[in-house]
Amino acid sequence: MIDNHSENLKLLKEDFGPDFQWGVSVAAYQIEGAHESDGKGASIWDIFTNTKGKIKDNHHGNIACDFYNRFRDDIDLIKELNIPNFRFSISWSRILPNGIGEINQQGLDYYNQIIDYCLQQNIEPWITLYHWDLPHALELKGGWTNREVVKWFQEFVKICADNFGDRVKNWMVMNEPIVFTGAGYFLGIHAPGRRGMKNFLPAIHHTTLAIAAGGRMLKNNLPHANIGTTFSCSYIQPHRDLKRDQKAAKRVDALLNRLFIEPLLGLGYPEKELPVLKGIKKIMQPSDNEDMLFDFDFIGIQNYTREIVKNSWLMPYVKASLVKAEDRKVPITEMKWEIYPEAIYHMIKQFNKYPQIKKLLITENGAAFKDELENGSIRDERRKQYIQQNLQQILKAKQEGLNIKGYFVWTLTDNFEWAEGYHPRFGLIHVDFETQKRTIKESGLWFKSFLRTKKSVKLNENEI
Ligand code: IFM
Repeated sequence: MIDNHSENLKLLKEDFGPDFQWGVSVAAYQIEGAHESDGKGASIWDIFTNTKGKIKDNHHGNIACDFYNRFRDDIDLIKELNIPNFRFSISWSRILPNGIGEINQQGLDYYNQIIDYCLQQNIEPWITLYHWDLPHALELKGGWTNREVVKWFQEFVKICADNFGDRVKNWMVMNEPIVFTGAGYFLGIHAPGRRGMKNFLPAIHHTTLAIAAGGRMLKNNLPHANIGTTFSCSYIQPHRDLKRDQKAAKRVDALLNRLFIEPLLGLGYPEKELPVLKGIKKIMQPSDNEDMLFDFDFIGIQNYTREIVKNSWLMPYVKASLVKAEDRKVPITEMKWEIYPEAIYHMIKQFNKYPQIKKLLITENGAAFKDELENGSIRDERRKQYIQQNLQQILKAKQEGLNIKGYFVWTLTDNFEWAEGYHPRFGLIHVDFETQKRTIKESGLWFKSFLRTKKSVKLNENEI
């Protein structure tokens, strides 16, 4: 159960200020479907999900939300919800079926249509260049463990800048590097399903180089663009007041929250807390320290929860293990993530400690809950409360003078949630995956009214 202590608090869009950016985020593989249409090449996620036993109930993204064919209707829904900014990602293998070389014009046409339609509807497009779907052809050459990937990525970024940069002002180089390297190259639970330090360390380093190289490529080609990149983060606390748990918490914090941002800012990898990272030195080249740097216009952080950490002798989160929220008997979402809105405030505070960050935005936040369609509507009170309580924490941070300039909900429609398939539903809009029918949930209707309000809205009030 979620407590209702926020009931009498007011939440007013205007309190966030006129420049605060409101938006919604999605990712190509999770919504597009059309996995083989119009010249698209396979991505690592096409291969992984179509391999038996990798994903819960063998779900895959072959059709997903059929956004490829329905993007106009879905953009109309964004407009209906009064959401001014739409963040979506580009499928690399739709544009470059082999990852490099020959360009697929139909892929470019598709994204051009999305961009144009957004602009016609007065919705600002925000592009994420990489949201985990590496072309399979490049994985066959080693994927993120091959240093060449930095060049391959630059080529892709240049094509996107050249073709979309005349209309798209806002760019994000990558989404959540710790998740796709950690889950994909260390734990093997995401595509491409590789495991162990021998894959993880090179994947980390090449990703770090690619983030900075991607930023530079955008800057050189689009000097006036607003260029950012995004990181997942979780508020980390030790399980017990013991030195060994405190140290374990520092290791997990270094791994989940600091690993990719710090080299970018010139602070190097956090090897002091996480000595295993010293292994990266073996593959570093003399110019890498310099090449890892890029001065982004903004950094997006994406927070969903906190983690409680204890010492462990086993490797997984590098000699630390998470104390499951379920075992702690705290409120959880369908992802089994603790509902702890204060986490987002702490993460804003933590990232504000880097003076180099010019602008901080929340580029994802949201929650999965079981939704019941009753008489044509979905009363997802818990999702609505989750968003409201997170917004309160963001407002608190803002009122304390912390740098926080935007909030993007994850996500528009229910979609393919990676290893969990279609089970967790994160959308503001419900999708019936049999019929592709969309139904705006109460959380979506609340967000709509919040975004249009001039006057304050009482939280939990049924104003729809
Ligand atoms: O669905 C994902 C998204 O792709 C990246 N950030 C977290 C979301 C929820 O797990």
